[in-house]
Amino acid sequence: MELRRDLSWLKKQIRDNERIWSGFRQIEVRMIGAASLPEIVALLVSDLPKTFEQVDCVSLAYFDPEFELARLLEHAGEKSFPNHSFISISSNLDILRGLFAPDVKPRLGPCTPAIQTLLFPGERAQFGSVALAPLLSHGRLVGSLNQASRNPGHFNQGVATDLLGHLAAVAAMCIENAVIQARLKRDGLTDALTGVANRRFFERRLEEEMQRLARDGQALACMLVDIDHFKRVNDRFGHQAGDYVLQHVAQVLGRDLRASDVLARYGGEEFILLLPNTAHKQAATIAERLREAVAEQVFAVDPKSPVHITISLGLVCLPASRKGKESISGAELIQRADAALYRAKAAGRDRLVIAP
Ligand code: GH3
Ligand code: MG
Ligand code: MG
Repeated sequence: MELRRDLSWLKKQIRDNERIWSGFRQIEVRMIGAASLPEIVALLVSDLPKTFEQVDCVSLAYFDPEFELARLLEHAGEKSFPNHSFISISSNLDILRGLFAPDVKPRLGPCTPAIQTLLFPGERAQFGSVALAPLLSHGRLVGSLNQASRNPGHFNQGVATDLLGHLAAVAAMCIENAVIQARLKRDGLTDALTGVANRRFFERRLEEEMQRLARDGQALACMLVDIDHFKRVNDRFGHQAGDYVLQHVAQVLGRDLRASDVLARYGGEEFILLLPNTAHKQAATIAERLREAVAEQVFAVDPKSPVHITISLGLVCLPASRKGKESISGAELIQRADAALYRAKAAGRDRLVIAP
């Protein structure tokens, strides 16, 4: 009897976890594909309650001393979430730290009046239980993702906290990246012709990613892209046509990027892509897809003779878990990609070469 009860309880747990996992996963995938901070916040704040019946309210608290994120959200135009769903923690992070003390892990339990006031301001309903997940940046607590349910028994410690931790990790990464993208625009780190990031920005991000690599040991892929025989486009159709081709190629290269990826114009007709957390095989597939996508384009620079162009790519991949292996600098990484690109050119262009 006892055993049977245990078993059916276990089965229910498994079913619940599967449901949560699949709901979280859908939101994670969409966050990774989101283009801006308002989109990411909307996914969390509006879509979590839509996905889970018992979740009645979601908010996001974030360390935002200069109200930078608040401003980005304000200027977003039409919004699909209420203003008070985003809480800028402006002065003291201790409030946030207090929520997660002693260890920074998801917290499930009753909704105290203090939590309700701090994390769900403007909500009239009294919530029964909450799930709070810490958001980390470079290992430091910077915010929290907060779910509330009217049902006091809905969130209780031990249920799917690892799944929630995963969702929070993806959310934190996507938020950070969206903020970086927004800053880049603001600070003149974009290339005027193509609108993608410029080399200065790329070099900054590369340094950050190299540090992350040394610390977390996640995979990293970097590819250099060079337009084949671009000089001919200029010579035949003029400089303006060349400019148009460059803009168009930048667009194609940037079309399917994730929030964590970086695309930059590296030089004249050369682009560079940095794909964090991307394994060798996946990076090669992406590179091949980009090569094909550019080759398929018809560039309408001249009505009489449509222009087709191709690109050559040099790819270098650093595998995951490189902890303890030889360290490599950002400059070396680019050098390896450049050597691979050189080989792609020498082998006849319109191809991908992967650095050994
Ligand atoms: P390869 O296949 O070996 O890469 O040949 P390529 O002709 O592409 O390479 P090369 O380095 O000989 O020429 C690059 C050309 O790109 C020369 C330069 O005038 C042109 N270019 C660089 N920046 C710009 C730009 O902003 N606009 C235009 N229209 N052309 C540019
Ligand atoms: Mg070149
Ligand atoms: Mg070229």
